Amino acid sequence: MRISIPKNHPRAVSLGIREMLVDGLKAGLVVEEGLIAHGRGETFDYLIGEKTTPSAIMAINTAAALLLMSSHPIISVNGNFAALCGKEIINLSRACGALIEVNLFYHSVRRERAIQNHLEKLGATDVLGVGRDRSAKIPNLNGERKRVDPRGIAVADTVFVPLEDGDRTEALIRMGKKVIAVDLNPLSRTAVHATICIVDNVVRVIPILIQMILELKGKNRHSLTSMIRRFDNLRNLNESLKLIRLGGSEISATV
Ligand code: PTJ
Repeated sequence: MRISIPKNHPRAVSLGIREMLVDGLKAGLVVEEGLIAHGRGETFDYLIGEKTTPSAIMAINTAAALLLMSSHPIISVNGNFAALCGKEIINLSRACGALIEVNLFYHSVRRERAIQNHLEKLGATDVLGVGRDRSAKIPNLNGERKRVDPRGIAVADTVFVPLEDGDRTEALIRMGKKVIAVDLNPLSRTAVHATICIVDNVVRVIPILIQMILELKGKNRHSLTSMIRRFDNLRNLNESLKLIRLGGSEISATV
């Protein structure tokens, strides 16, 4: 039996996010390892003060511009992302015209279908990368993540990859694609190799990203291109690291 978390509990939001993942595990969307991955994310979230930082805003803004400038953007969905942001994934896809593709590190057909059903129940119409649709391959990548949909990641110019495991980002970049990652760990290989890494909790990122896409839709291509050109991923990651070192969350008597 689950105890209900009082709304005024100082860690209510964080505990609520954990429950979404546990529910996702019970529903067959998330793997057990996904809970551990979330724990690593929580640590970094704590260190950045559990809020969207100015450097994350800059990365989200640039990601919005890049998604609008892409001719074939794809949102790659794994178990944790599906459990944490189900409806928001569909809203993001509608806002920027990106297709949705399931791509799992710990692959199983059963979980792939569970994620597809979950997203369809929430309103998705065409979820790529399920079953026989995984017929294309990302070159020079080991593991199940290399199998992708020929209508999706295989031909995408930009791939949005929250909570990524590293190798695939590098392989996608080698293929000449742009990669937008969301990773609370600014030191991860994904963060370093992505075109744009947003160092923030994916739960906070997606609503802001959707809002920014809607705001930037009226801008001309020239100003979007110069926003993208001005962005320096490594400099942005260093801003997050600086914040962590200087104490994004200050020690106070209330901790
Ligand atoms: O569903 P599957 O099979 O595709 O598996 C998904 C996981 C996440 C288990 C798999 O991709 C994995 O093992 O990932 P890693 O290598 O642990 O990397 C996950 C990264 O996401 C870590 O750097 C975490 O810090 C980060 N992270 C975890 N939770 C969040 C997060 N970043 C943003 N928001 C979060 N909520």
